[in-house]
Amino acid sequence: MASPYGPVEHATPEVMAELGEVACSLEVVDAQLIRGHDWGGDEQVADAGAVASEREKAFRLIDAGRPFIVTGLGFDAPFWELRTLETAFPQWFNDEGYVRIANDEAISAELKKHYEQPVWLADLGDGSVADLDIGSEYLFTGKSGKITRRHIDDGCSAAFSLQLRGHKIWDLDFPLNATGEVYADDGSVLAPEEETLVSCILYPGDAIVFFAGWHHETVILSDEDSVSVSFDFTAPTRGGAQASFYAKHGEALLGTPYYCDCVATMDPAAMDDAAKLADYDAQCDFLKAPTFGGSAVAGDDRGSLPCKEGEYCWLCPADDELLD
Ligand SMILES: O=C(O)CCC(=O)C(=O)O
Repeated sequence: MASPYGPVEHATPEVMAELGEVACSLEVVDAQLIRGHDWGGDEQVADAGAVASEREKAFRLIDAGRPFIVTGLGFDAPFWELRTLETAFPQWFNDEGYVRIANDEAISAELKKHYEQPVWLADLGDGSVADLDIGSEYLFTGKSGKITRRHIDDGCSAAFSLQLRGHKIWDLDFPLNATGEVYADDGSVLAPEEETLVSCILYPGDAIVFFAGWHHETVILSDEDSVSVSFDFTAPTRGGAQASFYAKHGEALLGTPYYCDCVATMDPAAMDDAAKLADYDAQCDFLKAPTFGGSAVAGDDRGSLPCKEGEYCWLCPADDELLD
């Protein structure tokens, strides 16, 4: 699907005004309710029943593989001012980059002190909580109108992006839904239009959670510079995160170059089946081979769309649109 914003880097004021009116089409869970007390404090804000039902809502969405918004996340606002960050991490800001990766342990450890990690995502549901396995943080900073063009993230796990300064609209779509094989929580089939394109404006303290296969695009709508932190996480919830999502879509996702080596996450049963595993390995080698990946073999129809010369042959954007 082409970007609705065309090949530009910045949205016009007219487009931004229009985007500013977009209503959020995602479900929202309340972090304060889930955690049950103020961030950094222990004052109780909800009874146990309300906490449990908000947690259930979040886990239902995770297992369905549906993007959702978390609101009310705690963060230390002064720290996330661009100037403060530039002073704290001069070595990190020595170029004009839009995305900075905290693969330096010291930077990552410092960042973690200043925003609330959604540790409840690793609640196992049996009274115990596992470690939330967070990959490196990605810091996104940008000026009003800046567009991050539609892309898909490489990697097997789910993504979490927390807005810390300014506000920004997220558009997400899940091309696999074009088949119509997506179900609402009551089991009814959702019309593709209802589910393939979702949007929400994120304000400081809001986060978006989304899953493998969801393409996304953002536009900064605030006059103020935008600062946000994204990371991948593995949420080992209830017998395997996103079990029903991968049961429906895992096979198709594994057939793309982006996820073909995610078999342990997307089809854990295959790990015990030597023949199936060998098949996946062979397919992955093929998908990642230069003749297919970087410069596609025209006419190859392994994916559901015909290949164009020089492009990945499936539903994904070009390789150079990958952020990580
Ligand atoms: O925040 C943005 O502008 C883009 C973030 C993003 O693409 C990501 O977290 O994967």
